[in-house]
Amino acid sequence: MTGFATSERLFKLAQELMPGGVNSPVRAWQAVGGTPRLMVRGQGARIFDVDGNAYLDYMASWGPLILGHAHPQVVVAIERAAARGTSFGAPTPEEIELAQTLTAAVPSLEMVRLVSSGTEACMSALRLARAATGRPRVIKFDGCYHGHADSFLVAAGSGVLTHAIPGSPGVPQEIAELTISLPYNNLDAVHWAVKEYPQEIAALIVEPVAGNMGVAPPQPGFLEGLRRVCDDHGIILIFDEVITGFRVAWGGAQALYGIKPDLTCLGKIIGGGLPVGAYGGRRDLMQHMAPAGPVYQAGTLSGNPVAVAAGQATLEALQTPHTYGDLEEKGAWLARELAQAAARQNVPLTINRVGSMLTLFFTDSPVANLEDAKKSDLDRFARFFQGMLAEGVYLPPSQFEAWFVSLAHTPDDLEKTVAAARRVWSR
Ligand code: KE4
Repeated sequence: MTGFATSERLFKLAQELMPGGVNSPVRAWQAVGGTPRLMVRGQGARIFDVDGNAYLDYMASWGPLILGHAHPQVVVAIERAAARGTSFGAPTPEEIELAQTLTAAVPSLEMVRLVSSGTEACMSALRLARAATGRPRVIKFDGCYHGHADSFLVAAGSGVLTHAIPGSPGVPQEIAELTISLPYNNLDAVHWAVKEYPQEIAALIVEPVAGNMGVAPPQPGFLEGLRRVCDDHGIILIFDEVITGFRVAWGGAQALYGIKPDLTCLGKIIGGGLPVGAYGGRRDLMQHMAPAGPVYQAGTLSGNPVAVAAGQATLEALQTPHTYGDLEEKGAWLARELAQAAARQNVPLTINRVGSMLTLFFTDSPVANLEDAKKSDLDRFARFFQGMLAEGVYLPPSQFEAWFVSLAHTPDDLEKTVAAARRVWSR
């Protein structure tokens, strides 16, 4: 490590110009303290800061970089697309190609609409569900994140309150009240909500593997139960696969668990690190979207040719017979070795993992929902984060995020990561 004086200096300047010095809050490291490192380059499994320090990267830009940084096929695709012009605001052949890839891969996608972020995808899917059902309410789960549209920026109401309360200033109470936020993995709560609000619930949106409370896999029967409740009550089931899409399986969590939602939201990996989101699903629903139907949604850069080229190149590079076996093997090895190291050093640790996404919770209790996750020792997480950073390992700066292993991480990189954790835990 060669210090971080330049990051310190530049981050002070950034804080003069941008709120908190960042363009997305979690990057400011408020949960772990210290000065965020300004990053200038990535290559494979590594990322490099402005002071010349190299880190093994498990942040992967919050998920998109499943191939690692600057994958040659992705870089060439971007260069070629950019050289032909960066945006046309018109239909392009490349959008058709990406739409074909997505609808062929994801079981529920009969039709798809490309947008520029996961937020846009989830916001639009909710508007579509409300239009298609004529109902106002939506069920989400505590600790699941679906982007920053008002209806999703809510906190669970108290036990007494059955509806959510605003999760941020600026979200009107009238909007928040239409959202019902329930404990993840709790089907009884869902049954109660549909009885409490008969014929009023348009949609139920869920991360089929939660990633935003840290990783919390669906318990056996949970997703099947959601499908059944939605079928019984005419509720649109939306899988938010912005993280899990092409991460946990080629067809996402819906392929892994064999549950077909009515609508799916995608992002992150399908843009290969450039801004692409998508929502899609049943043809009868998607035909409600303008200009085929009356439900409005639009975007200047939706389906942008350079971003679409990065996404298509990423998905093409993932289409090999061993991709997901390789990611599973790496994720399993890393989780097993970290768990053994923690046990040997009496570190209370619970690791949740699905494929190449995992979270180390500093608690020895199981984590199946947000309430469980909040039992983690956040100070111990912050110390671990800083210790690993000093060891040259770059983790997500929050206990409530996921680590991502990429195809670029080698066995030697994983061994170095476990050795670093052992040293941090021995101090
Ligand atoms: P974006 O608007 O950030 O592209 O996607 C929103 C979103 C939707 N659904 C899920 C399941 C997501 O995880 C996200 C965004 N994820 C966060 C971190 N887990 C992005 C990081 C950030 O906010 O800076």
